[in-house]
Amino acid sequence: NFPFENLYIMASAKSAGTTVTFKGKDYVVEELTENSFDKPIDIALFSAGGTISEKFAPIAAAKGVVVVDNSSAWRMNKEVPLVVPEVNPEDIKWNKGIIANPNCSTIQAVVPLKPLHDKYGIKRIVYSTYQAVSGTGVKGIKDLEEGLRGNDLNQAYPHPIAGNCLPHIDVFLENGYTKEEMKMINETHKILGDDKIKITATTVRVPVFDSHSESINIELEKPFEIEDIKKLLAEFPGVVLQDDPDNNIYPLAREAAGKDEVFVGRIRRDFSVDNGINLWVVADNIRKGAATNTVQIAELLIK
Ligand code: 3JN
Repeated sequence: NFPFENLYIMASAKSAGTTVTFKGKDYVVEELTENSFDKPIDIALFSAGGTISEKFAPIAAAKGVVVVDNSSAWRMNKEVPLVVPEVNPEDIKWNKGIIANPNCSTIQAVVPLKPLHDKYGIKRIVYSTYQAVSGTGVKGIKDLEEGLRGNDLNQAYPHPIAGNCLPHIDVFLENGYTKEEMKMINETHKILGDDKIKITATTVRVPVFDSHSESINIELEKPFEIEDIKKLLAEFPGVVLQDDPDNNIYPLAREAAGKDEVFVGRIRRDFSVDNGINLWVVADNIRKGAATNTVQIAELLIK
C-alpha cells in the first residue's frame, strides 16, 4: 500500500521490454541508463548488486532522488546512513541522497538488540547464524531443490547444501572471517552507534529455503530479570515474542517465511558469565532482511 503516482521499473538491457504487474497494472521494464533519473522521481529502491549501486546511486542522488540501496556498496560510507526503522529512524535525517539497507542477518539481529542496549548496555555479542539458501538467490534455491532429489549441482556453493551446514557465506577475508561475518560486526556497530561493543560472528548456510535463524549470545553491562527482558522485547515494535517451550513454541524458519516481523524466543540466562543472555531470532531474510526494511525506510522518508 505504498503511496505513489508513477512507478518506473528499471533493469539491465536483458530484462528491458518484459512486463511486471503491480496492483493490477502492467509496467514495461525500462533499461537503466544515466538518463533514467531525468524523470521526476522522488525515491528509488535499488537492488541490483553493488556494482550497479556504486555507479548509479550517485547519478540518481545528484538529480534529487533519494536512493534506498539494498547492496553493501554504501553501507559503511560515513556520508550514508544505515537504517533499520525500528532502531535508528533518526539517522535518515542526515542522508545526502543515499540511504543504505543493512545486510539481512544484521537487520533481524539489531531489532531485538536495540531495547536491550538502551536499557542495560550491551558489552559483548556472539552471533551464530543459520542462513537460508534464498540469501544466495535462484542458484542457491536450485542447489537445495536438486540436492534434496539426490542431484548435487554445487552451482551456488563449493559443497553440497542438502544434508550439510556450510560455515562459509560470502568470501573469506585475510583475518579468517567471512565477509558476511564482518558485515554483521561492522554494521551492528554503525546502526547501534556504539563501536565499543565487542562482537564476534560465525555465519552458516543451512539447507533451509526461507528465513535466517540466529543464536545471539549477549553480555549486558547491568543486571536484569528474565521476565523484564521478555516484556521489553514483547513491547518493542517489529518484534513478535514466541517463547513458550513447555508447548514447543519458539521461532521457526518455516513459520516466519512470508512475514514482516522479527520472531524472538528461547530467551534464557547465560549462567557462564555475569549478566549473560541467549536469544533465538528468526526472520524472513527477503522480507524484513531486505524488501520490507527498504519499503519501511521509504515510508519514513515520506513521513
Ligand atoms: O547470503 C545471504 O544470506 C545474504 C546475502 C547478501 C548479499 C549477497 C550478495 C551481495 C549481499 C549483501 O546484502 O550484503 C551482497 C552485497 O551487496 O554485498
